[in-house]
Amino acid sequence: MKKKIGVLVLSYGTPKSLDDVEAYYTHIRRGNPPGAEQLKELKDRYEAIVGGVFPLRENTDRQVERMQEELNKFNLPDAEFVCYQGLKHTDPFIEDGVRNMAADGITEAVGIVLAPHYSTMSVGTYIKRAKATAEEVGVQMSFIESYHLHPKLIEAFSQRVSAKLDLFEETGAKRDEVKVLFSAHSLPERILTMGDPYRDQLLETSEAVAAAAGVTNWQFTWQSAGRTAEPWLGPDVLETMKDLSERDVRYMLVSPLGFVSDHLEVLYDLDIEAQEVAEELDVRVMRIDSLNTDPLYMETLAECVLAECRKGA
Ligand code: FEC
Repeated sequence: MKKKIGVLVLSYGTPKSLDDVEAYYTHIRRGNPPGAEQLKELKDRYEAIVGGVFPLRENTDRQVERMQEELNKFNLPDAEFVCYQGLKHTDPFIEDGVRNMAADGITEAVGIVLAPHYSTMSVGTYIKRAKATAEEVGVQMSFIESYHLHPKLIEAFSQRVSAKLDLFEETGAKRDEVKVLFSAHSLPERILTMGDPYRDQLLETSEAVAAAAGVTNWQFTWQSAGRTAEPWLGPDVLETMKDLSERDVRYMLVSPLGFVSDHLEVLYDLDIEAQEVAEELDVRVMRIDSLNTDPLYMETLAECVLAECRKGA
């Protein structure tokens, strides 16, 4: 019988329903419930995207399912992979995922986050929580911290950038008139004094995708900063759009590189909020399609897990 290797696939998580938004938001706020106004504002954003549906849940389910298929295509003679979900802010929580593996008799596992770039405030916290539970329940785990320059990930993003540049061309814009705006979730500015690799990794991915897509007219910008008092990394994409429009840039292609799924931060922050600003500024803004279960992305994840297993062999 083949040995089972657990793969803990870590993702942000989304509420199950509008009634669950308060508990979810309270978890994000480390146990502090949001005020009534904050809660309403978040519920309104979810309602605006697709009438109260939470696309991240289904997208994560599909990614995990497809990833397990991809991993077992390696057809290892002595091992098979079994994927488990571990979510940051809702159930199955990260800790549940690790416990589920242990309950199924798994003693060896690899963890990978559905986010390509490492920050102590993002991927670092997923890993810390998984490690603590793994030690408690006796699962030996190793983790992939980042995969932001994996050639297949770069290829998947660059194909998406090229496809939208083609669309701009078909509708009358010249390719080099389009400013490509690579973006990612902002984090508090203090990560920079902590020596965090997040910003540098994002710039590396941006450079690699631009080179692969033959794009020279690009810049990096942040998006989706949290609603807290401390300063967050900027400039925000909305500010960048205003600034570019003042410099007569009429065409922009927003290309989120830190997200791998359709979810609130893409479908609301970019498709609704940024589009409203684009209309006000009278500029044309498109967004690249999200990776979701793109075969190249699934192969990226599977190859990273296999490489991690071989390190330990
Ligand atoms: O579709 C969905 O339901 C979930 C969309 C979603 C994703 C996501 C990814 C990241 N976040 C990151 C950092 C922070 C920090 C805070 C924070 C707050 C929120 C709130 C919502 C939310 N995030 Fe998120 N994030 C998503 C959703 N995020 C909702 C709360 C309301 C708001 O501020 O908008 C601030 C927490 C604090 O108070 O300290 C920090 C990072 C990522 C990308 C990496 C990853 O996926 O883990 C980094 C998707």
